[in-house]
Amino acid sequence: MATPTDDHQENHMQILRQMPKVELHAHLNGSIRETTLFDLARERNIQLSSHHFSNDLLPGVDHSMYNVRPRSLQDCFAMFAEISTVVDDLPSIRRVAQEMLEDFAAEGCVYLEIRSTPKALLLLNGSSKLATKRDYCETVLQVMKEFQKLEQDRYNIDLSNGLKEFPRLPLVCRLIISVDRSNDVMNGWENIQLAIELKKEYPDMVVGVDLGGNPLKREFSDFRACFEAARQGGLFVTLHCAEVPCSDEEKESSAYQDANAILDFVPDRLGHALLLPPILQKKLEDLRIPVEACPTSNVMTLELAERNSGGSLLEGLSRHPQLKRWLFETNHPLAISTDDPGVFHTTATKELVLLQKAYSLTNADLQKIVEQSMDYAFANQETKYFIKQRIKDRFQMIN
Ligand code: 6MZ
Repeated sequence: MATPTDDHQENHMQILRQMPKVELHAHLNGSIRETTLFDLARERNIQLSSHHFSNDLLPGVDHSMYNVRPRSLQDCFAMFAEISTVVDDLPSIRRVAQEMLEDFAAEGCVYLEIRSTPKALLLLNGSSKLATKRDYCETVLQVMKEFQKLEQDRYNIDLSNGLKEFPRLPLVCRLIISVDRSNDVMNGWENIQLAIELKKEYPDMVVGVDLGGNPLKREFSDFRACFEAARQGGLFVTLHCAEVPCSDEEKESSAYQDANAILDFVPDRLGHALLLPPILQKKLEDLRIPVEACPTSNVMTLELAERNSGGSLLEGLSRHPQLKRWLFETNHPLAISTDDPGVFHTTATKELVLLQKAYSLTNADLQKIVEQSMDYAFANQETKYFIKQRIKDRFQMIN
């Protein structure tokens, strides 16, 4: 039975769901709906072996939205490996992309950058024919273009019918092509060259490249030349950074060198940048490189909540190594993001609710965060200006 607290919580979620949002760090396969994952596994007769794909909240804790599921960074990579066994053909990636767009749109997202690692999937389930990495990207781009068109048409109809007070704003989306550092450098070059070609063919849609994957595998310096080429090819660059600890006393360690080399490259944005030691932290803050911060993901992968607070995300967030400092002391450029909504059981709305609760932010603070995120988007200036205006107007209406 719903309690008054549940009702209040749902009401609050509902209000925040109406707020326009900007999502700059969301991995396509990490956004898979759990129901879809199970459907695809059933169709393929695959038994998902990971214990994470189930009702896996920590035992003995309150099952509210503020509680974590156990997800260490290594757990996440085990889950990604399993997801790729079931999302194995073009129709399944088409479905995952379509549902991701629907889910972000339903959460009030007005601008979304999807990132994904191109893969040579099967043409069809059960077929022996392989499609190419280009087919993968073009399938996703096709879904994105069709979705955007339908969104704009729906919005125009809503406006002309005047039936709703605030018709949901249409979602605009862009693609970032990822390099997975668990794969070899040749593989990285393939993805970057594909990104450069697709940027020429879909100049508005393909906006950037990303380095992600297991941070314990290889080093940024192995891929540096790829990312220089991407830059030359007119692509923006975002790099996952400092997801594993390093210290100023161990400058020779590979984790330190990796984080330092990433900062020296001065990418357009950084993913996470969670565990920089003080000297590198100062370097980041002097460079003012925008950070894509993913609260739920950070609490889970850093295991900030499980051990110490019986699974509370809010308590976990109070122990976040950087967010408070960035928000209240250094005013660091931030974009609040979801990372992998399917893996972390989160949504764009939930991330804002959590941030607001954990740090006592007002709705005006959230508005500022959302508007500023758009400054760091990889879209062209015209689109950024236009979406920012749209966000401002909507906030004015709902305030
Ligand atoms: C690093 C991550 C990640 O590309 O198959 N990925 N890389 N850190 C993270 N934080 C938890 N979350 C996701 O989406 C899934 C892939 O994105 C990267 C991993 O390479 C993962 O396999 P795509 O669409």
